Amino acid sequence: MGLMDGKRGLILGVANELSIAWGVAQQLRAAGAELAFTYLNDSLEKRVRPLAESLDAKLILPCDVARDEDIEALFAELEKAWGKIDFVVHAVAFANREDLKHGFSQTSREGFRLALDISAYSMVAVTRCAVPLMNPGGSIVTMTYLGAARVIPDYNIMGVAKAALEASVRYLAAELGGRGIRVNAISAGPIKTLAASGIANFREKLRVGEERSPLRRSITQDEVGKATLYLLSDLSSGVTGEIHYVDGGFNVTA
Ligand code: NAD
Ligand code: 0WE
Repeated sequence: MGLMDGKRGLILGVANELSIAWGVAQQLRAAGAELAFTYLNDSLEKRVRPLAESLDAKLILPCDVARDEDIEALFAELEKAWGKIDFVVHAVAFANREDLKHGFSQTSREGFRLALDISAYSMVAVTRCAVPLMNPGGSIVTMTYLGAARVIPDYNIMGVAKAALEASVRYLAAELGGRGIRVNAISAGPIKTLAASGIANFREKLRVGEERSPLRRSITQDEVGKATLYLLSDLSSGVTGEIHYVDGGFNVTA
């Protein structure tokens, strides 16, 4: 007897076993959900396919969220195989590496466009394609970070992209609430993942996060997975359009 028995959904954003999306996938599967996965490119397919198969996934499909045709083809495949779906997890972000260290005003027009396209617009495009397939009671969750709401050193253009993502969650929730579809974000504290390993001095950022967290420690992929399970399940049937902090939101001050 699982919270997600009989439910089917899609997970975007697994790159390897450290990915937040992988922590989410394991929790959803343990609760009885049937999962479909996407991978960005051929080299990531080699990592994602065995992980997905270990959770009994049959649908393991390519999707570069920068390409509308990839997103459309993905949902066409889901419709063919399943007809309807119950949930989507969006755990995708990207900015140019240099844009996450130089002064924010140095951000180029193209760097700004890229970060907002991959990290924020993709949530809108994925949601639009998911909605026609979603059962009433459907739920969509994306991953954000505190740098949307406050200035976090070096987060830079990603903070602006996450602010757009969080506002998009509120507008999508308001539009889709009448159809019984909920949309929420989880704002996770710093976790050492592939994306994080591309950040200069990430160890230091983790340490500061631990100091400022009410729990006085980093959170885990597993803990993000459990919070996502709640938001995708009927336990949160009255909850939509919200940013849910998993780490206490840096609320401890000196
Ligand atoms: P990760 O590197 O494991 O995951 C990022 C994923 O984005 C990868 O699977 C990558 O393939 C995918 N991606 C990048 N560009 C893409 C594209 N064009 N099309 C499709 N997929 C693309 O790192 P993660 O830390 O698990 O990141 C997942 C999400 O969690 C991101 O939205 C990130 O901003 C967010 N987040 C991370 C942390 C952290 O400290 N690690 C904290 C809060 C929020
Ligand atoms: O959202 C993120 C990071 C997302 C990310 C990471 C990379 C590294 C490799 C986006 N684009 C890229 N591009 C690359 O080339 N996080 C929430 C993790 C993160 O990043 C930070 C953080 C935290 C936490 C950057 C500065 C300060 C804190």
